Amino acid sequence: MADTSDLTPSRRAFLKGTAAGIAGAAMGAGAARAAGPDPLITDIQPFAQGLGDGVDATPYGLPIKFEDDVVRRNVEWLTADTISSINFTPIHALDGTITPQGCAFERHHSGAIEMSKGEYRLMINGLVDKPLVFTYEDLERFPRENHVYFCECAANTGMEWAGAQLNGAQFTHGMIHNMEYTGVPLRTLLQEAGLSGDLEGKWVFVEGHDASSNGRSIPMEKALDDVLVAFKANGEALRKEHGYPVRLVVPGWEGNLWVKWLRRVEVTDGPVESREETSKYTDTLADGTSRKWTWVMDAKSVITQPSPQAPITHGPGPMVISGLAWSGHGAITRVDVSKDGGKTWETARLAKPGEKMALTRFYLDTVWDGEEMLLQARAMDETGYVQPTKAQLREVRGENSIYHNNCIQTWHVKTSGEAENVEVS
Ligand SMILES: Nc1nc2c(c(=O)[nH]1)N[C@H]1C(S)=C(S)[C@@H](COP(=O)(O)O)O[C@H]1N2
Ligand SMILES: [Mo]
Repeated sequence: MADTSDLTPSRRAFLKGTAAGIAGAAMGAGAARAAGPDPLITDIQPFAQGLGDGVDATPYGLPIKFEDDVVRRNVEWLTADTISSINFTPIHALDGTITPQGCAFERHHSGAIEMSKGEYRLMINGLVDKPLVFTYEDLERFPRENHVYFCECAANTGMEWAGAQLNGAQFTHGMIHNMEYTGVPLRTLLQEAGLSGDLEGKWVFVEGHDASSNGRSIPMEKALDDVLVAFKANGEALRKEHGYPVRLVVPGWEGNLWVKWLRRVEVTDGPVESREETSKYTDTLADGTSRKWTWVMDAKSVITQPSPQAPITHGPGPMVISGLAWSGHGAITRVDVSKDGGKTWETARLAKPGEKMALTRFYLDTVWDGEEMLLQARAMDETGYVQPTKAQLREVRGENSIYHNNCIQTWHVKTSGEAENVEVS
């Protein structure tokens, strides 16, 4: 059996520290249980009566069985099949900001393809000095960077334009994930292929190895700025469903541009106007005309706990209201929370200062009086932009839109602690 004696002093110190910490924490104090007879304290439980699993039991770990509801889910009626479809991140059950790859939403236009690193090729062609083909190994030889970014599908919250639709933050706001990417700047690879002459008016057309190809045009300015050719997420290889072995990361811009299984980057003298940027991912306005490019995802937030899938399970008293905020224009600077449908607001605490184009976790450490709440969150970003109400957004966009809905979300929390997706006028 392992010698654990070396752990004892620090564990004691930890327990001591915790006791002091609780005594000093005014807010959480009322949430602690009064000491009383509790078999979970007085009796030695089965799990403490024998030895646990050895270190060789789980070469690659999955969540413990008690967490088996923290999974991606799809909405069957939303799409005709699962090949061109979406599933949603269980944001109601996660905390912090990093999305584990195993439950990060997927959006495929023609299914997730399987390709080995050995089979992988990336071509750069078009208006370059010398067209190049890179293997996976080639990519690993260029200087690489690490960045945390959110990827939000333009259709996230798209079902909510006409009224409250889907009952759960996972379904209304779960087409988003936030990972730490490792990759080579696209700029480096374009420079390797050689960009000469005037770059003004030049674009790149990016496409994937899958049948849909998901081709999109990106202006050269963005391509040379912060776009990454990424091969790792959260420290490990990309999962198949997120584009193994290589995907494009286009910080702050709509998810559709984040081409998975990246196959080709063509330098062009204008946008290609592919299917994905004409008949799809454009915004139909109230007068029936369509807005062509909406690349940047505007500031947005959502309360993840409590929410329809994460009701309040305790009585009145201390509680933590928590959620996520993000902006494609930069860092989140402030999030306000309303309990009365937007009449009054309290400023939430950001778990960390907002990071550019990455999810920010916010908390409102508060006391629930046991009464109904109309919970809302409102995000602000470093440009001074304030997340709009649904009414404000409809004034500009009408009700014909699908994509780019970043309006304030309302959860109706009842006295039972249950929450429901509602719309307030
Ligand atoms: N090659 C390829 N890239 C793709 C897609 C696709 O179907 N094929 N879907 C796009 C869309 S619409 C989105 S929102 C993101 C989703 O990335 P994810 O599946 O990692 O969540 O990938 C984009 N990149
Ligand atoms: Mo998307």
